[in-house]
Amino acid sequence: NILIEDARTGLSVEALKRAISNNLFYVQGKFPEIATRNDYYMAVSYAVRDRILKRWVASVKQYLDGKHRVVSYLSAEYLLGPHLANNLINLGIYKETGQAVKELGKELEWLIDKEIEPGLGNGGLGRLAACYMDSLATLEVPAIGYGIRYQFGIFEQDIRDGWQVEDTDNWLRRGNPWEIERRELNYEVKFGGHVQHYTDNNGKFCSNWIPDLVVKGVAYDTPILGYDVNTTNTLRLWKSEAPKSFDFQLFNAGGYNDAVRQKIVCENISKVLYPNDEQEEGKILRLQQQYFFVSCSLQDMLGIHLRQGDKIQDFYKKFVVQLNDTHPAIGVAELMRLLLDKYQLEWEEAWDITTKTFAYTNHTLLPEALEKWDLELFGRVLPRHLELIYEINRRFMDKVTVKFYGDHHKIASLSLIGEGPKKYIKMANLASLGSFAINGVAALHTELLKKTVLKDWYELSPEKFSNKTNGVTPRRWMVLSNPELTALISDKIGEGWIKNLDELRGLEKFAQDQDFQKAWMDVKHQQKVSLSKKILQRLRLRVDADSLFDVHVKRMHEYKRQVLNALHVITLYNRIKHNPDIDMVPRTVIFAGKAAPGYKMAKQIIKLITSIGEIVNNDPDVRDRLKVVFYPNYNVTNAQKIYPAADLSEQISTAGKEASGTGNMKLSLNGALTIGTLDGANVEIRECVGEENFFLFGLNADEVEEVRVNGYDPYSYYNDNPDLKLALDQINDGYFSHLNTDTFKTLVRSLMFDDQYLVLADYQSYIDAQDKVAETFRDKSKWAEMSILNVARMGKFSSDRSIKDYCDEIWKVKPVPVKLKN
Ligand code: 26R
Repeated sequence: NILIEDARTGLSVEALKRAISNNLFYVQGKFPEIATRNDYYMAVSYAVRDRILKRWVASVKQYLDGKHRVVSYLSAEYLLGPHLANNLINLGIYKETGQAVKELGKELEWLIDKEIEPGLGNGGLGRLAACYMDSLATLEVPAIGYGIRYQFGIFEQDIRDGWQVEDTDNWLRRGNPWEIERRELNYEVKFGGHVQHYTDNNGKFCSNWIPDLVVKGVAYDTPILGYDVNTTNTLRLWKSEAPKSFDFQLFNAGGYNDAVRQKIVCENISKVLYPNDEQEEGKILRLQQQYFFVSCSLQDMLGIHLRQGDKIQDFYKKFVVQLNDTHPAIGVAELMRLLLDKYQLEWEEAWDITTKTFAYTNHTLLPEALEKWDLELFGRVLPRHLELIYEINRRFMDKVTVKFYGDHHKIASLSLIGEGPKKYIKMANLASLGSFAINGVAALHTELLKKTVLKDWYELSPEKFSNKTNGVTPRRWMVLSNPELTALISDKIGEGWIKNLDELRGLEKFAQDQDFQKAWMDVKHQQKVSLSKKILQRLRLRVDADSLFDVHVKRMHEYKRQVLNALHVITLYNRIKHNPDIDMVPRTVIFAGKAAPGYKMAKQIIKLITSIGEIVNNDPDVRDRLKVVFYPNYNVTNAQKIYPAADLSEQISTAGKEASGTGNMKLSLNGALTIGTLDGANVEIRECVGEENFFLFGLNADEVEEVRVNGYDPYSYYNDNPDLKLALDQINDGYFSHLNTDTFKTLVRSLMFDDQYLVLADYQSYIDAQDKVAETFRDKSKWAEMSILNVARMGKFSSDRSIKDYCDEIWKVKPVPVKLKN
């Protein structure tokens, strides 16, 4: 049947086997005896890609033929995770491919583990973009994701002597079978220089931007396959290059070195992802990156629109452009520039189109994460855009001054330009003014946005605001990463939940079923054994798979309060030291997460955790009751191994600081119970799973505010709480650092004297909640019931639900099923 089933499209084991062998020979130029593991990985991946291509081409054709509205997602980050296994699942050929590979004498899992993941993001925001791309395709919504093809993604983390050290992430070193380089699809992007103004023959004012640097953006396309549908959308990432390899005029004039330097300057723009999250830096290169990908993307969209023969005025009907935080907010000024300078529209018309095109998602309330560009620097990089922003602001201020006459505070706050010793551009204001919709990423977050950072914008245009609570894709975060639990669930309630997560509700009626509880906890145990093996391999540390796996994995940040967890670990340790025979629930406390390379305090927190681990894990008194693990290089690949093994999910940020969180959703979906504050999406998770199935502690957002207003006095908590005092004294006195009192000096000082995140204020409440966790864990049946109920009630947190809400309420787009012709 291989004759009638094309070797490039057939989904049978035979066809796949034939395709893999062919690729090994014709693509890799190898035969089995000398083929490497990577050769096999490539051969399988190309076989899968061939099968995707048929669907991809059909999708693009369909979108171009009919006049469908397309969602354009603009994001500086996409944290995709490995492709191969995900594509096998979404194509529905995981089993068949496994069999084909087996018949060729290899193991599919062994090839899947070979893939280097594209780590083109920092954390939550980048991973959210990846989940949304999956859901858009699965819901059959025409969409294109635009971003940057960083040559180096998020750094690799290694731990040496307990400290984080960074290594570059050369993710492309073995090639990338998932992208198609489209050299013919490229755009020029200008930088620097100056703007000339003149009046043309018709008396129209014109502007001519003479840059001092021109960069070329080349498109690299990656297919994003929906689950169990034909829809295959495109992720289009831009790579920066020099327009020509070198300039002969310069060369002849002896400027060869200048020409080479110019080439390097151009290639630098898409070279590396900035590894900072939540700490804005104001670096020129970052502004260049943002403008580079946004300009390429808008030129691309305009080109697609005009090639279909549509009027430029109808651009906003063809594309709706979602801004993933303010990183692409320069798009507002860039679309204005293109419409005015390139397509010669009048200001009012251009502004009308622009403000019907963009929608803005805010992902953070932290003031230090709000993007501001020094006005002088901005003008040097984007002189034309500076003029445009001044003009946008002038017209806006004219209206605002009338509306809020005399309220100087409000007028200054709404201005796109901040005053001070140095003027600066406020990107959140540009995004808010230039968008028809503004949303937060969890109910609490949206409420706080309206009351704090975007208060004046809310009062000005309340109709723009809405909430879109984040979600995660159950394909990657269950079907792919937890096949055992997937099978158990599907066995009970069928497979419908994979595309309609609300169907998990069907598990509720089995929550107290003894046999089901046992099967449930058996799967969890199996996952804990697997993770224990990884921990043993990676860290030479033996952990007990029967202990409570207490998991705290996310970027390292003071507001996420890994320190609070560390204080609990010390407290448990001290209980053992004080009473060596104490009967306590054995725990394995697992941390993972990267610290921004320049974030000293976050790095010190990693050192604190590894130092506590060194003492606790080697103390014979502790025996098997407590282990501390810092699992290095947290990324999507490692997350997929950690979540399924978690019993307890740590979501303990200071209330009001975590916009949403998405790890909280993935962990709960995998059957972990949450210990958490009323922060971000925790609030909604608790509402859904029921307060009796959630370990709540700590101050709420209002109380946090109140403590701050009344003056937070950490020292009093220290003085009044002997357990807390002992733990802090130990850290301070070098108990965990070979009596070196310098190691944690700044950390302890911060906790005791000026901690913004109120760690000590929440300490006792956290300890009490942890004691309740342990008590509950002793009752295996109760724990199983709570775990099942958590999963059964997670339907809301599918990214399919989030995307449906965006489609219905912001984008106004409808599914377009893709038909395959044979
Ligand atoms: C300005 C620059 C340094 C920068 C700031 C912030 C770069 C990157 C970030 C990352 C932020 C925006 C981020 O990832 N935020 C997270 O977004 C998730 C998805 O909405 C939320 O779940 C999470 O709470 C939030 O911290």
